[in-house]
Amino acid sequence: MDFASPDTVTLSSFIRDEERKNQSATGELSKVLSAIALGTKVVSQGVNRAGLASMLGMTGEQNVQGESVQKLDIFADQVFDAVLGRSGQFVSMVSEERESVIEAARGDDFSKYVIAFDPLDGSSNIDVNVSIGTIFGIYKRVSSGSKVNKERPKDFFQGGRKQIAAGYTIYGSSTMFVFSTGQGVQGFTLDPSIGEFILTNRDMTIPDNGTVYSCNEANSPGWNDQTKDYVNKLKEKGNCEGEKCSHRYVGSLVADFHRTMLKGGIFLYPGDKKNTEGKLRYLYECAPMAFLAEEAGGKASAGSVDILDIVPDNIHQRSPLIVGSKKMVEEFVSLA
Ligand code: P6P
Repeated sequence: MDFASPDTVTLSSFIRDEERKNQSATGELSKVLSAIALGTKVVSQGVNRAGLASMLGMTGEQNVQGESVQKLDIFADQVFDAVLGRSGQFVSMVSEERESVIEAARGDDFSKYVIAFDPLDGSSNIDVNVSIGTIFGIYKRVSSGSKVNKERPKDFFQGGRKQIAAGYTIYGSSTMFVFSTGQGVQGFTLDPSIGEFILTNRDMTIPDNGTVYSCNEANSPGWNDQTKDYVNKLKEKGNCEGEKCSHRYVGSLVADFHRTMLKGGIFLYPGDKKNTEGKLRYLYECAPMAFLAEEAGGKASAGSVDILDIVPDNIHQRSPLIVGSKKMVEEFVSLA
């Protein structure tokens, strides 16, 4: 990469150019994106050194989800709590690792935004060196006054369509930061030699069709008829739109979603008899991915209703997630 080339766009120059285009820009969202980028660099270092710094393995505790907590989960939660808190832009935050709303640091209680984040999604894959990631969704606050009502944090109950920004970072063969502020989806790759994010995927779009379906087939006995019929149709036809279909499932949402963003296809984590609302969380997994998918020309459904049209009433609420190539998700919805 020729760093001096005018074709080399860094995250900071991209943010500056976007601000110049948007006369009403106040620079606050830029501070948020810069804070997330910093947190990503720190977590990336931690993930890459985990094996050396004995950060692998479980803490022996369980998180609010009742899931075993890996040491890196806690590390990532602490990093993003710190960098997001220090950005001074959030009146409150929701983390997958915390039971209740995290209130802003003193003096930030009149900040404009709230953020829901999963600090390290896919952590069960950490010990086996599979790509994992961070996911976030940002909303403008609708509450007033300086204190957030922890019981009824209505700022988080606006529905995914009210997100003003969303994104994910993926700690894989390279570290990437993929986000949208409603102007398309941009993908930046970290150059660790200089510690800078470089724009490598401008205006990402999901192909209308794909040849990959991604789901945990072990859950199929409990699937509803809509999911069974859709997956069986793909397998019986032996093709996705005339091409051979493949099944790919990493078991790490960020990895499965990132592949779907780049190659097309459909990712399905539906409800089943045991978990009628599925496993994934609305605020910091489903809604951010749905925002990105729609910005990239794809679609995201809970089965019959668009993910972004769901209005949650619990900060850890679950939702089914069927997301990816528009035509494939529309086919799934047509079977409802
Ligand atoms: P299963 C990881 O634990 C996660 O939350 C997502 O990243 C992933 O898509 C899903 O769970 C995998 O769940 O039940 O297939 O192992």
